[in-house]
Amino acid sequence: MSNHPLDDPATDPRTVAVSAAAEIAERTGVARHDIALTLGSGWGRAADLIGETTATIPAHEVIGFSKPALVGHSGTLRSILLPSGKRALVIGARTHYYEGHGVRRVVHSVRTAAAAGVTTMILTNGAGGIRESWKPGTPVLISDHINLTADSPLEGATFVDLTDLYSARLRDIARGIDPTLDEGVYVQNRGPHYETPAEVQMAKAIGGHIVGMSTALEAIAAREAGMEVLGMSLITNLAAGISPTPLSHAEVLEAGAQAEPVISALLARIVAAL
Ligand code: 8IG
Repeated sequence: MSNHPLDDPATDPRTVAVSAAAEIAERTGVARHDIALTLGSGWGRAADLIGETTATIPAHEVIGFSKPALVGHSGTLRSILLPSGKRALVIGARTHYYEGHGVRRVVHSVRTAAAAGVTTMILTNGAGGIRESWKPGTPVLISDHINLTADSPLEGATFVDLTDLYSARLRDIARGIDPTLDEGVYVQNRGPHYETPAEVQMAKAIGGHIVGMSTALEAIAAREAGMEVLGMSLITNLAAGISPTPLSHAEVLEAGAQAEPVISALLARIVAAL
């Protein structure tokens, strides 16, 4: 028997998020946050660049959050004071769908951000690129997604419009900071295996440009909660079969580490422009 608060079907996950937001407000001393950032592989250093960290909380101490499953993913929630006076909540503790704990835990951080007052949700990830011109280390704006998890964070007859899920306004702001930023359609697969070359060709054929294991389910929950979403992928590897060399997690970490200072600085400039 699980005693995780999100595992009881009779509990509305948003009430758990409201409790989590109250804990964050109490522990950070910040009643409301304006912007939240989920920092995926390669993006972690942005937290140090966007402003002054005023509080750091181990995420698993907050109701509904799980222990980080992956080395290299810092399991903390940080409250950051931006130069503008806005407050950012940095989520360094993503729960992935492939962990198998259900979609409620995957999107709990997003719902918590919404309950904390956040109106702008920035979702970042490391991912595989389908376009050959995207060398490892290239940041790409997410323009739309294809959710291949066959799951949804929405429960019951909740019909949410996903037109312009990835805000054109926020993408324009990002391109104002770096006009060379490309954009593409993100395909969320379940993972944790990478795709076969045939699956990458399928993703390409149906309109995908980026393959990954996160973000789409979180973006849906963000839209349900009424937030504006900015999505960015760091291409850490060419997707399987696009490059002749096989994928390795070590290669992915290496590409992320190389690109991290550059893309973190870019993200910090984008946040400052919001
Ligand atoms: I980093 O090539 C990273 N994450 N699905 N495919 C999928 N996820 C990824 C990949 C990739 N690279």
